[in-house]
Amino acid sequence: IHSYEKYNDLDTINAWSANIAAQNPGLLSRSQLGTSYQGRPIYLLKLGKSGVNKKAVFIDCGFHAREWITPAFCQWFVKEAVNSYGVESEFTSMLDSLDFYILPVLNVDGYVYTWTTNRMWRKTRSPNANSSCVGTDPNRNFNAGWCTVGASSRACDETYCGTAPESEPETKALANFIRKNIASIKGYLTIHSYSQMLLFPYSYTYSLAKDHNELNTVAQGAVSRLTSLYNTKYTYGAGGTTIYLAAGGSDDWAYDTGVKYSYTFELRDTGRYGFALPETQIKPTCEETLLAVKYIANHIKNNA
Ligand code: 0X9
Ligand code: ZN
Ligand code: ZN
Repeated sequence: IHSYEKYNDLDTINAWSANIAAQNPGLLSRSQLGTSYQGRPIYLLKLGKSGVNKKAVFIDCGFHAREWITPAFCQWFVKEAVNSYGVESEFTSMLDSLDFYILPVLNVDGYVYTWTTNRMWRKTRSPNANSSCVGTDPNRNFNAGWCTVGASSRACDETYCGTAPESEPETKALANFIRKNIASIKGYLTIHSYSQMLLFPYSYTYSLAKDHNELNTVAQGAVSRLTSLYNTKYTYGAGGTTIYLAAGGSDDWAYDTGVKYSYTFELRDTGRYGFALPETQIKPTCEETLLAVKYIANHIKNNA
């Protein structure tokens, strides 16, 4: 049984996405982005009032399997959008002029594994040649300084970069979709946990992104909105200096591919519960994050 204030398993999330799309034709539709290593469908929701030449914002959740608060956020965002359309003016005008692509769980195999076997699993579940260790870090598997820094070439490590950029079917499916829709996608938001940070490129180098000043100003505004709700403190800045240097991330790849507004969220908390964030914190975490995401989306709507 699905609940927005509980962690839902993959079958429940997939049933939810089918249902909510069926209940909201004209605002929400579901397609299959790709198929995971173990053969599971990876579903993608498209949210927005249909129109011509719309700009789009892509939001993904569930990159790292154990970051359970992130699929919860993607579900929350869709719920708030469909409940707000035609009721609340800010969300209504955003959905009139922007499309959102919402990917509730990218790393579906890893997510299932955290429910069945190991709650703290991070990587995908693809086997590695000449190793008994399983999985690649999907956020080290993109073609952005791939495997040069903050990533491991050893299959047993948590930050294993894989055999090549996009070696994983999950990351390849995501990259293919963004490449195909690059003309419309103006924003890329990838949702992770934990540490309460809002990061933007670059993380594979200390060099400043061409749009560093604007990305920083938008991050400052988004964090200020987020903090205004429950006083949750966030830090923000370029990834390399704010969290650590780590190459092969989807945020840097999306930016270098042409998506200017590219951000990584690291949701609650700062380590007390870490990945095992209690369900009582789902609602406040999602509500505050929603304010930051709406702030960024509004900036994109008005400036991209
Ligand atoms: O290391 C990561 O992939 C992210 N942190 S997490 O604890 N969720 O694993 C941060 C990603 C920041 N961006 C890049 N390194 N490109
Ligand atoms: Zn993560
Ligand atoms: Zn709400």
